[in-house]
Amino acid sequence: MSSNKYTGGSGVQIMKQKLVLKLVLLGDPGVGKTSLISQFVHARFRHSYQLTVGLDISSKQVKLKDGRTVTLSINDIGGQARFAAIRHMFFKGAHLAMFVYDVTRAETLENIMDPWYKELMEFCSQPDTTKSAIKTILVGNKSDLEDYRMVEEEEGNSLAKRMGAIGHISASAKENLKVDDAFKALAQSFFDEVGK
Ligand SMILES: Nc1nc2c(ncn2[C@@H]2O[C@H](COP(=O)(O)OP(=O)(O)OP(=O)(O)O)[C@@H](O)[C@H]2O)c(=O)[nH]1
Ligand SMILES: [Mg+2]
Repeated sequence: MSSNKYTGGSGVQIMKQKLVLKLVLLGDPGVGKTSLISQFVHARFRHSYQLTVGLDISSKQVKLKDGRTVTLSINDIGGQARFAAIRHMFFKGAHLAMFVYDVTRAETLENIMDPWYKELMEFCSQPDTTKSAIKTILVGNKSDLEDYRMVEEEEGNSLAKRMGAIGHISASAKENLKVDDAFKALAQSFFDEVGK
């Protein structure tokens, strides 16, 4: 979060507040992190897989319940193993984390706790950051592929509880199901406790 102070032409000091929250998306390659962001930010979906190289950043404004607007700085972190050595650098200063798995691949849910959650929490327990301040949500993507579902809703719910996440949402970037809900609920959760 940052606030800019500037002086207007009349010499009157005007306070301009801009709320910016850093969000990181984490999860195995191909679970649909980039697709969720693309649907949320640009209302677009592409069928072909193009792996994220390192990091992509985009931003989008979200309206909170009280009418305030917050800008999400969305950090899309490539899930491929080849980026493992550098990705912790992108965690710095994160306020929010979205953990994504693919409901058609059970191993992508298993990997949420270790390595993804573990990696973020190890980094966040370093002295310059506050572990408890990060709000997290668990998203099971590709819910449109119901016939191929390998993870029961209840498994996601129980993992979300163990992680201390604000919730677990089944979403589809392809069909635009619950995508906005997931991003907005996470942004809102930050203010429900600290922003009042
Ligand atoms: N059916 C279906 N396919 C999806 C959905 N979301 C993503 N996909 C497909 O899954 C593949 C991988 O999606 P990406 O968004 O690139 O995955 P990613 O998590 O960003 O992968 P990395 O960048 O390698 O970490 C692509 O072929 C997408 O079209 C969805 O909701 N439903
Ligand atoms: Mg990607």
